[in-house]
Amino acid sequence: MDLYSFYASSTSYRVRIALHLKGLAFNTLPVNLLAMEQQRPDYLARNPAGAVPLLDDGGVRVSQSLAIIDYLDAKYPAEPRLIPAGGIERARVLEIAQLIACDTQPLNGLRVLRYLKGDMALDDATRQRWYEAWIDQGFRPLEKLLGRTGAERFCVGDAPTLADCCLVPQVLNAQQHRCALDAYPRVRAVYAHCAGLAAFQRAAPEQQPDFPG
Ligand SMILES: N[C@@H](CCC(=O)N[C@@H](CS)C(=O)NCC(=O)O)C(=O)O
Repeated sequence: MDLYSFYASSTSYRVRIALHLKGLAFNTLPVNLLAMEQQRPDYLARNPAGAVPLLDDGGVRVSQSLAIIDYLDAKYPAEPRLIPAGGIERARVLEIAQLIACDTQPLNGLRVLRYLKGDMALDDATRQRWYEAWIDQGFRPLEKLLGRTGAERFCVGDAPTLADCCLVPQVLNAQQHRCALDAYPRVRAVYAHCAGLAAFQRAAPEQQPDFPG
């Protein structure tokens, strides 16, 4: 299995966590987003969206981090299940994952930040306000959802799921953008617990072959 990935990409990080949690071997094929390798014709032929992550499973190509993790979970259903098969737990995992993946990350993605800086000519301070505003609008409801599930170590239940695969990279990203996270104690607690686990550590940016060091 090949994973097209960029060390600093939070969406690639989600999939790397999932692969390690499931104990699946994979090759990392780095795509340098800063060098715009995602727009090269050969890469666009593989993923027309011009983004990472992209999974190539013996010629079967799947893009979109949530779809990739769902594909892996369905193909390798042995524990740990990252998306519960049914019941309210499934709904809770998906609502947290989608709050991060659909309502938070896309507003602060690389291409958006690049557009704000280039086409919109916004200065550093204004772009920082933008970034912090969307983190706050995502993390405030996230904190409430984690209160509903009673989360202290994992977002839902007592094992890692898709929701944790989304939460950890988003918190790291927010920290790297110097966001204050004091208002979100449950978010920080889940992050602290999960980030200490081997699968999450192996998936971390600094462990990737393209990490610049
Ligand atoms: N919804 C997609 C988002 C993927 C995405 O935004 N990837 C970013 C890196 S985190 C990317 O490749 N951006 C390319 C660019 O900005 O040109 C997913 O979950 O996989």
